[in-house]
Amino acid sequence: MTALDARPDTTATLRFPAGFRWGTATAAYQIEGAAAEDGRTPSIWDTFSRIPGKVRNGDTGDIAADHYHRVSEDIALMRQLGVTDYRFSVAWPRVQPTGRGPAVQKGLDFYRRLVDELLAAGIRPVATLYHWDLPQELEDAGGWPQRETAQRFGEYAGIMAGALGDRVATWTTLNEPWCAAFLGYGNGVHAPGRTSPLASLRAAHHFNLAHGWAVRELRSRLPAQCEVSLTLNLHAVRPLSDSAADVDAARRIDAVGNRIFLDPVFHGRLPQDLVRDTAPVTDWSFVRDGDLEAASAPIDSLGINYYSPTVVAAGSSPAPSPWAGAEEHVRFLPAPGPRTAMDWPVDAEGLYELLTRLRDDLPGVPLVITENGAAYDDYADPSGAVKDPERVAYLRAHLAAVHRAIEAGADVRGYFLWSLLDNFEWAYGYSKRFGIVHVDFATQRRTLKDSAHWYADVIARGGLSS
Ligand code: GCO
Repeated sequence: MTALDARPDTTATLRFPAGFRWGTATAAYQIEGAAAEDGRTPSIWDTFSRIPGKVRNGDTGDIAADHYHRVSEDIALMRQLGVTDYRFSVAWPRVQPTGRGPAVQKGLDFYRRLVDELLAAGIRPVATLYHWDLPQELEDAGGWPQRETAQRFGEYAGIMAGALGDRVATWTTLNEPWCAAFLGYGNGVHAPGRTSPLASLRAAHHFNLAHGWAVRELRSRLPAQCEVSLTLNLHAVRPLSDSAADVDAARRIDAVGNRIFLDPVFHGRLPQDLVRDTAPVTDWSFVRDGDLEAASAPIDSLGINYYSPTVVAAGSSPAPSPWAGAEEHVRFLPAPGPRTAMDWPVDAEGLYELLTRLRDDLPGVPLVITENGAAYDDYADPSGAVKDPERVAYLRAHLAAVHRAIEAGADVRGYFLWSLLDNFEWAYGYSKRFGIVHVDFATQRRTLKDSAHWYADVIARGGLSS
């Protein structure tokens, strides 16, 4: 019984469409732990997090939220919240320790058990094949700047389709290839920590290729009703003014941040302005005949991860940067508004802008918010409660923006709250809490935050109350 159960009013003033999916999202390296258990080998994040200075407090994903040993407990939490879907990721090194060759059954068994328990709880499994944890052995062989890594990814996708194809409802090939390519190989703040504009552009192309080859493998093995998707963290870019110079700065970031994936995947072409912008870095000769056709294999929906907008103006920014040379022409400005614990502005209008842009740019492509949420410095008070009114306000504002975009014709099918649990926030380690469930990492005790109770009420109502 929660305080909300007593609430007489169960109507929603902002009701979402019937069948709208209400989910939560996580990722393997951020929650699983058991980093060396049952045959799992190091990923590039196991390696990177051990390099002094790369991750705050020297945190690693060795234990994380110990989800590997707490699947039933965590699914029971999701069931209590009433979520309809759960977005998780598969740790590639748990399934294919060297990134090639036969799968490890214990690794597959973990995901089979996870999916079966989700189905038994009436929760729809949404599996992401790649959420940044490349087997270290493939990085040692060149990593994502190397074309062969895309081939390995297609093989891995085939293994996973064979193992779970009869049970997983939606398959997302990649999570945020922009982060993996440009933070991993551009400015080096993410694993594997390389700083080469050329490597980041090669990686971006090979992610598009890997996505396309994985779609082909999935389609050849999956039942027809399965959905295949891709998740992008599209940048809601705003020029500081409507001057030609500021507008061109925004165009540059839109090209290297958004259309570098949208154009190959949905149109089978490279953005020509990007090719011109990056001429000082590359001639794109690593793109071979047939690559863009492969990358544009049809998919059933586009996942969008949104947190805050990006404001740019003409100018320059320091290198190394994640912008493959665009930083020589663009400066980034803090968007106005209250900030989260990540110092990201709270600006739900950016989500509305993004969704209505995609409504126009990608007509007929269903959209799913695969991540949205906020970090705040949450703590359990003496009564044990975790009150997080700022997160509730953030979530309410962004769900209202999704509702407004749907009213404006955007075909949004679902919302996955990031995240179910407090978890390993990459270079910030455990210092940033995104969960609606508080995790005491010393004891692994889970505590529903007020935002979890609030989200359960939204799901029960099918929308937002007044
Ligand atoms: C991302 C990743 C998540 C992050 C979350 C908060 O979007 O960067 O998918 O793993 O933890 O977005 O930064």
